[in-house]
Amino acid sequence: MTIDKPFPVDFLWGSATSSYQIEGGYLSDGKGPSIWDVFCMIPGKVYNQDHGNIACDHYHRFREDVALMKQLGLKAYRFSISWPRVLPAGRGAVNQAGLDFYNALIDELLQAGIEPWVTLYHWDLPAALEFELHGWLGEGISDAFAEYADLCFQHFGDRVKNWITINEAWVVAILGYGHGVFAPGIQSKDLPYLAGHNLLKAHAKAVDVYRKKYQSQQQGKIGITNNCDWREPLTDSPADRDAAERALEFFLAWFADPIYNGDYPACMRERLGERLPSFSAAEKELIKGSSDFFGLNHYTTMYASDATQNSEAGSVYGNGGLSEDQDVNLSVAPDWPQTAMQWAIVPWGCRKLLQWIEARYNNPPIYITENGCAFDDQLIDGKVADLERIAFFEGYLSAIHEAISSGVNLQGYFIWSLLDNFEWASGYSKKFGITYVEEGTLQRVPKDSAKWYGEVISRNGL
Ligand code: PNW
Repeated sequence: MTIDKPFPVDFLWGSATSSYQIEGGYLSDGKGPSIWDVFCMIPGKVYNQDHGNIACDHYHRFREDVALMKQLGLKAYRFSISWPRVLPAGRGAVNQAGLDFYNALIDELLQAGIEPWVTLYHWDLPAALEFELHGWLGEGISDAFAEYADLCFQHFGDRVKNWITINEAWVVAILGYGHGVFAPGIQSKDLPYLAGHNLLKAHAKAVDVYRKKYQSQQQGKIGITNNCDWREPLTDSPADRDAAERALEFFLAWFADPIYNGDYPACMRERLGERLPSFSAAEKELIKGSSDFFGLNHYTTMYASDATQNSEAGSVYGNGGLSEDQDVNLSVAPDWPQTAMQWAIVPWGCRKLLQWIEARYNNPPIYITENGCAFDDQLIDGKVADLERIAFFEGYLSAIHEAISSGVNLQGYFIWSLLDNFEWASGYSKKFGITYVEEGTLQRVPKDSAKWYGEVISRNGL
């Protein structure tokens, strides 16, 4: 087999999941409730009133799932720890059974030769902390997070060498506290900026704990994962080019600028004024440089145009009522193919985003910690021929290959997701897995894309 697009030696090929989306066991063995357990109980919040009570039952089937990963040839597996499984009330009493579960999972992975990449927060906040501290709006939440992180480093850090503090602060802030479509379901124009502020402080405090107490001995890396779509100027006009830049700053630089440059982007500070909290000098100091790598989740691309001059330019959906803060209209080209999420498939947007990160943040080591797509997969005669998903990955990996050839320091790539799972407000109606999970039996069936990915990994390229 000839390899047209070889990837760098030691390139890290992985796949990703998160606790609430796959584990189930929602009250098993002393686990406390999370805000997603509660959110799913509210009628109308989640498609079909679906929930993660059982999900993929990974809590009981993790050995089988690790065997699947091994068969695929994965070098790394990204999963998240459920905070209320190890600390049922968010703070205080530790649930030993929760620690046991993650210890067993980590050991199973290492035995299979798979590197664990552990996310500390993938949205399942202990419900107790929503009541007691107002979740991510509360003054005390960043210290609570740092204490929880400390517990994880202490118990798992002897074997876990790759830590991700927070998954997608933008989604938590905008969808959880702005649009209210994700837990805890709050709608506000101002609170996303407060939630984002506390998420950044929580991240920085956890990293500080790791660096002071653990890193020299455990020798691991720690960072944060942010999500960003690409924003392409609709026209070549300076106004539209500024609008696209502004959109990227309100999306990714909101969280990455403080970490790489010590403060929010100037355009956000100017436009939001008092609505954007500010960091003290000591906080800036703590946040700056607090990521050993640049974690990126990337799914799609939209055109951006200047909303002040161009209000007729067919804005599809933006950052909600919050888009006023940016004065950006978003749209898609009619000929871009779409996934079942109606997210446009635009591989070159991924290349441009990687190059934008390279330029703005001085060529940091980047890991794509999520990239993937939902399609209406069908299990027919024991097989899932998901050719559209294979085409999606071929397109994105080719674009990524180009980015690497142009000098981007990309070190790894994780497919979202290993399994069909609970897709948040869409419930089980949207399937992102390279493994089909049959409804009812929860039987796992690797899709054709899984076999294809296994071959990509074994020849380290396309
Ligand atoms: C990410 N958006 O979520 C998450 O990290 C995963 O848990 C999730 O399953 C996956 O992407 C697919 O959705 C996102 O609206 C959810 O821009 C929504 C958005 C982006 C990412």
